[in-house]
Amino acid sequence: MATSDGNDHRGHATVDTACPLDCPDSCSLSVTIEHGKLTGIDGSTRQAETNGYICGKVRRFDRRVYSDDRILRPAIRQGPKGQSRPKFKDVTWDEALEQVATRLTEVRERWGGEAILPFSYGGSNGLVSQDTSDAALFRRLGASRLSRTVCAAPTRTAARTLYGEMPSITPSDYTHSQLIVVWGANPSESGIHLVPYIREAQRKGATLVVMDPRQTKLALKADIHLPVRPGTDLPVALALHRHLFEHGLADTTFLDEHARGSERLRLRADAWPIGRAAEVAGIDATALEEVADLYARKSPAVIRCGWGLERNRNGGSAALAVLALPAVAGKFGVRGGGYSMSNSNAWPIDRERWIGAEESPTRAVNMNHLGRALFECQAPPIKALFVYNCNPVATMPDQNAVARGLSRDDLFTVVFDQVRTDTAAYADIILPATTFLETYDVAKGYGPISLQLVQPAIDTVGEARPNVEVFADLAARLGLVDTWSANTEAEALLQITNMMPNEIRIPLHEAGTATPPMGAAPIQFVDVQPRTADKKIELFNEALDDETPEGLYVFQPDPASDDYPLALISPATSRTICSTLGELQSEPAAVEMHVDDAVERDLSNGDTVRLFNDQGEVHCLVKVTDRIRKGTISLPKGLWRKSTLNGSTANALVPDTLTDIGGGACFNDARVQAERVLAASYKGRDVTLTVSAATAPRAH
Ligand SMILES: Nc1nc2c(c(=O)[nH]1)N[C@H]1C(S)=C(S)[C@@H](COP(=O)(O)OP(=O)(O)OC[C@H]3O[C@@H](n4cnc5c(=O)[nH]c(N)nc54)[C@H](O)[C@@H]3O)O[C@H]1N2
Ligand SMILES: Nc1nc2c(c(=O)[nH]1)N[C@H]1C(S)=C(S)[C@@H](COP(=O)(O)OP(=O)(O)OC[C@H]3O[C@@H](n4cnc5c(=O)[nH]c(N)nc54)[C@H](O)[C@@H]3O)O[C@H]1N2
Ligand code: SF4
Ligand SMILES: [Mo]
Repeated sequence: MATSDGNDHRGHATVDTACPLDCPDSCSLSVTIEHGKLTGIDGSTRQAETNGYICGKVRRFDRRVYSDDRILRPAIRQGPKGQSRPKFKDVTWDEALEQVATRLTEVRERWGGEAILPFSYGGSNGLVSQDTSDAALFRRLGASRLSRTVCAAPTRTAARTLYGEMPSITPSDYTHSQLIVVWGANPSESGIHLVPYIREAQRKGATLVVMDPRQTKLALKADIHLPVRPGTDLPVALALHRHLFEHGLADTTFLDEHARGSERLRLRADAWPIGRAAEVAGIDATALEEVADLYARKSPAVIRCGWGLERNRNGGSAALAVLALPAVAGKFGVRGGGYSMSNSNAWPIDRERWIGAEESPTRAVNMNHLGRALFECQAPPIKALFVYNCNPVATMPDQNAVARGLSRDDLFTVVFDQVRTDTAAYADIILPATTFLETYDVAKGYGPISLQLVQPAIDTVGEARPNVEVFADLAARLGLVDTWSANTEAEALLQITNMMPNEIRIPLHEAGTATPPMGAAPIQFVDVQPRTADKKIELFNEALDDETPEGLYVFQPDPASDDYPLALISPATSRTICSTLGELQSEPAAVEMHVDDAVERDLSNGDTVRLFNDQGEVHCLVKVTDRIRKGTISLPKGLWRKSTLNGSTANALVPDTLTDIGGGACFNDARVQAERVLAASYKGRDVTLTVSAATAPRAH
């Protein structure tokens, strides 16, 4: 175990490491251990932008490490799938892996490799714990491929199309901005280190605009908050473009030199005068016009494009239109001007090199269609599912379909996780995984441009093993020994970093952190340029336009109906990272609802409500508020089933329709009705709820 100040006589040690969770910030950490146990997790200053402090979630990450929900050893299911208290029998690693290898071999021999579906997303999100020995194994097996589209697929497609994923403005550079537009992002909860930089800019005179259906903490501090109806960012952004073009405020010199397709974009934007866009978005037209004027006038101006705007049927075009604004308005070329999206692609690193096995053109399954795929995939059907770094029962759309699919008796499911997640309840075999405090990894930030070494602070808990080790072991058992030469996380770390350029590898090993060649705080169009083939901004990609059913920049109307008039959104909260740490929530969840919507339904604070649509229902408490727009309600993302009164979460109401581009999830296209139910005691899953007489359901 590497320690920064060694072990003293009390068995006290401090370890420098980093947080690799799926959060933009990638904090550097200082972890304290006494007698082999975690006693403190705090920030350190190794990563300058996160400034020595961390969020409350990770400060208490020891509660996950030592929780009763922790999986301590491999186990095999005994009772039926999907029980709230499933029965498992502990087995040895050897027995468990032998059985997994046997079952995968049987499935492959009888049905072909594509009958195996590996199912993973971020997990601990580090470079070592994903797309290493796992990818090599599943590629060699000829398994179905997974399209990892649950998050960022539309925004990423937009950023790639426009700018070839040019690196973004980093948080600390916001202090140079005169105008900051936070669009569909909620950094107060989901990337906290940006907030002090925004506040500093405001103290220096910057104007802050927030686009969000909720009045977030940051929106409270904004000069202008536009509470857009979910899914209407496209018309709002197009109205800004139209205003720029129409009033001669577009930077035509910049566009002529650096962009293609501005005329096509202008024509599509023409359909959206400010008044029309404001009406569709349900916002004040004068305020929108003021934003248009401010954006044209003020420089440096930065747009922080979040992920809240992508999670609907218009998400891809919305992200395109928002990210195209700094090009049309000529905002690049100065510190604090341009945009921020994800910085995960800022490094000259090629994962393909270290996976070492060719990707074969097997069937690709969109992860947002998990439930459907488990029933509809044919030739071959999916017969084995290997879940790791992911908790699909909690996080994928159409929760009931996912649960039905996972209940199939003829499906062999492995769940490899740290804790007994909702998904683990459906496993035939569960395998215990290490947390980032027990193993090596490389953490890559997607806010700050940061790459850091993650190293073990404590010994593994129970018999937990890291991903590399388990997939390498399985490969050996399956006779695929040549796939990946590293058998442990430490060897894998060396194997990977050895393939990095020296300027990154050496400081990463010696100082635990590295800076890319362009520097840690690049100015867009000075230090970094678009990475498109001809280095131009592609404002209108004809091929993408052809592929998109309605065409690029074409608005698709709200899916609400008379039966289901409320837009349910499910944004990030400060309590969990996706569903990670959701096990620690002991309070029943509450849906936030505007006071007018509550009054209409005879609901008051603390009442029990039934949210429903044709797909499912969620029983939870109500929190009445005026900090969300009327017609929109909000339940936290990442809840575990035990957090609601009927064991269903927001995803039970989320359709598995896909975004216009990128095949992303439409989490915020859930349209529902809400009605009061007589309160039942919160504990058992089996509570029967009675619909109150006042709001008995209408016939439909
Ligand atoms: N604490 C915490 N931090 C996290 C995460 C977490 O779960 N918890 N998750 C991490 C991950 S995986 C991601 S992808 C990021 C996500 O980080 P964010 O981009 O901040 O994403 P969300 O919380 O989904 O949504 C942001 C805001 O968008 C608003 N919103 C919803 N629909 C719309 C819309 O149609 N238009 C507009 N303009 N706004 C809308 C929501 O009200 C919310 O305030 O955060 C990361 N950081
Ligand atoms: N309703 C709704 N649902 C959403 C969203 C939303 O906005 N609304 N947002 C979506 C977003 S942005 C995202 S990114 C997805 C994320 O969805 P998921 O990818 O399911 O993310 P988590 O819920 O964090 O689950 C990650 C799991 O990996 C496990 N894990 C962590 N490290 C390791 C490891 O090293 N090895 C192994 N084997 N396991 C590990 C963790 O314990 C955890 O159970 O959720 C999406 N779901
Ligand atoms: S979750 Fe984000 S804010 Fe919290 S410690 Fe990790 S990187 Fe920092
Ligand atoms: Mo995400």
